[in-house]
Amino acid sequence: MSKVPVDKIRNIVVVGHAKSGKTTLVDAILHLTKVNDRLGLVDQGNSASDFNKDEIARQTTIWAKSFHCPFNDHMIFLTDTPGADDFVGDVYSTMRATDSALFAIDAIQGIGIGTRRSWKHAEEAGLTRFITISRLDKEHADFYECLEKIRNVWGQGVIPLSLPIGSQADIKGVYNLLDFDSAPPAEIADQVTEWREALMEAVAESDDAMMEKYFEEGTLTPEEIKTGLEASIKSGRCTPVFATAALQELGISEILNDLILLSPSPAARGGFELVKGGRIEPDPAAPFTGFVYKTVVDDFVGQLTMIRVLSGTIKGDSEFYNFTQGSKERVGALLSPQGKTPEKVESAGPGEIVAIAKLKSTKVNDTIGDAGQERIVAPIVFPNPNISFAVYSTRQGDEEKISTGLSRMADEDPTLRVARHDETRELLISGMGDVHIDVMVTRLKEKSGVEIELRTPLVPYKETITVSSEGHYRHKKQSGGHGQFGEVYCRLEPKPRGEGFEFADEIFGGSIPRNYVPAVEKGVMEALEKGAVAGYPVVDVKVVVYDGSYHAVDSSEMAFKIAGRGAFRDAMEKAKPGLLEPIMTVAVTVPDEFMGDITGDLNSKRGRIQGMEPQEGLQVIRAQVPMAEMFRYATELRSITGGRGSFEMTFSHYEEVPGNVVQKIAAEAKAREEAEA
Ligand SMILES: Nc1nc2c(ncn2[C@@H]2O[C@H](COP(=O)(O)OP(=O)(O)OP(=O)(O)O)[C@@H](O)[C@H]2O)c(=O)[nH]1
Ligand SMILES: [Mg+2]
Repeated sequence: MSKVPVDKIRNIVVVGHAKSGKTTLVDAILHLTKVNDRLGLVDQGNSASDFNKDEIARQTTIWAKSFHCPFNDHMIFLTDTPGADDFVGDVYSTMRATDSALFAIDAIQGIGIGTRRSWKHAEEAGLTRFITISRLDKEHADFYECLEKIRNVWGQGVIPLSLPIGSQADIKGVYNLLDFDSAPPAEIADQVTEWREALMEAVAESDDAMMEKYFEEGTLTPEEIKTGLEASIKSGRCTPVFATAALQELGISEILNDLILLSPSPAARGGFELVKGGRIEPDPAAPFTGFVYKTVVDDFVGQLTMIRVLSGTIKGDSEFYNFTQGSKERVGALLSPQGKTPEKVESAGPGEIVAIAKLKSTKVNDTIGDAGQERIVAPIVFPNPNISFAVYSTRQGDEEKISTGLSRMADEDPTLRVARHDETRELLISGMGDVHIDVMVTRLKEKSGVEIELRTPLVPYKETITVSSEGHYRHKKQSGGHGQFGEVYCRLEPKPRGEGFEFADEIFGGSIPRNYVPAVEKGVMEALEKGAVAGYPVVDVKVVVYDGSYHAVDSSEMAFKIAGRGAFRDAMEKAKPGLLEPIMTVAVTVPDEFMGDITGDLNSKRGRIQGMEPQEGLQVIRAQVPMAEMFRYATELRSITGGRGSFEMTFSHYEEVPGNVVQKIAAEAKAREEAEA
């Protein structure tokens, strides 16, 4: 690959809702640009992008793949991303490595919730946005109907640059509205006139002088349109729409020509902000700086670290500093991404994506570069996982392998979290959906031959008291020589929610000598670990030790610890103890028609609806719902909405469990304890 100057590079990510035709579009581009000598087909399992075993089996993209495609003396870095919510992590990471986002919107399905999420994220990531209305050769596909829907959501700045010639099964090609040299086919002459006018109006809005000229003369020159369009796109006022039927390879060269014309090169996109202030500019002659946005572990290339070059030039067989980790690493071969067959290159400059094999300490979100001043750009903030399972090994001896295997996977996939829960002691795996978890766990099973069972996690309930009470315990034992003696009186007082535990010493007149008080506290702390209702930790309680007695010879720390524990237990039983459960704050985003189903379902989950608000044509329902009811929500929401809803969830607070539910939880806890004994 000969070196392409930075102004001739385009770095584009293809995104959009599940099944909107992204991979087929990428396959068509790879064929047109001769990266692939034939058209890869998702449905036949020979797509150049969906090449991993799991992807072929599920006919869907699971991991982002990047390619470099030469086109008209330019180099287009093109990345295909997964559409399923379960794998949205790769959309977040790739958006950090690219300059423009091409949104595939299925002509029949319309925008889709996955597209809306990525749309917002692309804006935040500073990407220039383009749209293609895809799968136009399908029955019922209507370019203009879909265009109208999109304009209703994102406004009149959404403007077509290519129009289909014919429709559905009879689609013959597309006409590029920026191609002023060739006359449009007669059958779409009216639409061409109408949309060229809309285009001129939209472009004129970008500039006062242009607006004046357009009003006076009623037209703009092709050059004016192109320049004005570039400015309006860059500012986000205009978003171009292309017509494609990628499976028929129609509309592909038109997209590429216009993208080269209108999408920013890394130079035009400009620099990246540094955390400590200042910017880093895409200058090939500056010291090398790169950002690690992803690690790849796939069936073909093994482990690769993916880097976007921010400035300067990285060379193969060299060394770099990891500014984030404060370490130094060696680069062996430098690879330019090309699906399952990355190509060795000598160097890579600003705006390029490059891959390095077998790095030791460098991880996602690290900034790396030539020695010298430390340069760090902000890390990518990944979405929080929304589904968790408890991982159990079904074969003795697998535990260690499972937890290290999963932890390694979590290092590579920032949307996968693996941790042992402090209280329930379960190993929890959390991810973006049940398919995400299933894919990762299946991989581990195949790789390490372990046996794994996934269960619904235990809820980390807690216990507390509801009224003040008093308790007493006298520990006395006379066994052979030395006896044991300690006596403790204590009072419990409820504390406000979230304030935890407090210990107070109100002992008068030395009824318990000072040096035994820490032992009493220790005993109380032990008792706190297992409450009276169902054996969960006790919180939000003040324990006041106010009296007791001791024996000059038989008292000991051990005796007072036992007495402290006993006095607390005695008091707790009298303090009307109750169970607390974690409550989650939930925001569910769905189209209007699902509002009733969603609120009904949340009510049946003991949820409290807190409000609803429209947001870009969708409804956001906010609620507080017990964690115990939310473990399967990602899956349930998908089945209620047919994949048209999304949700976010964060822990809010602990709250008392209603009486009827307490019985059930206590019985379950008891059954579990008996089973383990
Ligand atoms: N008729 C027709 N079918 C298409 C076209 N593009 C894609 N498809 C089909 O639509 C389905 C989904 O296409 P993909 O390219 O896998 O869509 P995707 O957006 O990559 O899907 P995910 O990776 O699962 O999000 C496949 O069955 C494709 O064959 C098209 O232009 N015409
Ligand atoms: Mg795909």
